[in-house]
Amino acid sequence: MKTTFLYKSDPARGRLWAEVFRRRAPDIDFRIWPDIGDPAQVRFLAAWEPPDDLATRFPNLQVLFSSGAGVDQFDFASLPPALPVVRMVEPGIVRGMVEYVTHAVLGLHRDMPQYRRQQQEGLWKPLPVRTARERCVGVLGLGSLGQAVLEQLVALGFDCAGWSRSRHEVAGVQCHAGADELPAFLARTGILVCLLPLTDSTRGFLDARLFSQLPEGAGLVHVGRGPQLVDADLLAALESGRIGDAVLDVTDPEPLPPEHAFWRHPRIHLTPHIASMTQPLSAAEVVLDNLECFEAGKPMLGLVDRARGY
Ligand code: NDP
Ligand code: OXD
Repeated sequence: MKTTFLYKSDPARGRLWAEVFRRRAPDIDFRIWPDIGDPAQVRFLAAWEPPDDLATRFPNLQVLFSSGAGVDQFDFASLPPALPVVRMVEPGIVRGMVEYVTHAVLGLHRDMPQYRRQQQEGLWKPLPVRTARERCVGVLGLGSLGQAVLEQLVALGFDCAGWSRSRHEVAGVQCHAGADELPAFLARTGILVCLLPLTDSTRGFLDARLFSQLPEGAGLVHVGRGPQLVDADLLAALESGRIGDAVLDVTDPEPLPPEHAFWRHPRIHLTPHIASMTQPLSAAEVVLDNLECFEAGKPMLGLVDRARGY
């Protein structure tokens, strides 16, 4: 029986995946939703949002690939319990995140939001210049994105720290692990970057208690997921001066309703969830590498631990 790889996400990007599959794996029948062909032939599905009836519709499905880095959009309970789920780890999405976070951190470090406000007031007022070495940047999440971002920030000379669930070693970075080491990590962090996945343990994580442990005037770059941030607590932290400026690429919901306070807040800088995106050509190559691993019984890159939720 022929194998179908079904792609259910943006069709224009899917056509670029198809080119790579045609060249590298001509025996695989690559199809773009809703052109599913024979459902019994579908062994692999790449989706942002899989169909609700996935288990009954594709009885021979063997791997579910997320078309993005996050998997919080999946309802794990509705998926067949033994179905492997793989998140996107590919050079294009990593590069995009490195660019976005580096831009945001440099902007906060060099007081760009403040200069924009001063310009609006017609105010010519130089602020003290600090070198990167004098600024501590702390990254929440030391996964494929957090580590790549830190590598760039270390190269720029920032004093870098990271925090994750389990212990990691990252060159040039002071790594902290677990709840016990969170206070020390926060106390030294002048610019906080959130690159945590959304799970039951990270929902509402960026709250008043966490902000209160940061130094006065800290910057926030939030590129994880909107529900990790308690909006009212951020507004209060901005009001009190605990947070100086916040760069938010993710919100809850997306987009925010027109009346939401974030839209017009002078110290909140919004982008519409564009920090990074899966790049179709490099993503298809990585997925094909993973299919080879799967067929050979080897571990796949980005395999999700369903019990942990990431
Ligand atoms: P990974 O799964 O590779 O890394 C996640 C990291 O978070 C790991 O270091 C993990 O710790 C840590 N972590 C998870 N839960 C906890 C916890 N409860 N306490 C402490 N640490 C925790 O993910 P990626 O780096 O690939 O991606 C991170 C997130 O970035 C995605 O899930 C997505 O939400 C977001 N994203 C946003 C984009 C945007 O455009 N805004 C684009 C792409 C991704 P450990 O290493 O110990 O397991
Ligand atoms: C992702 C995203 O998870 O774009 O890939 O947020």
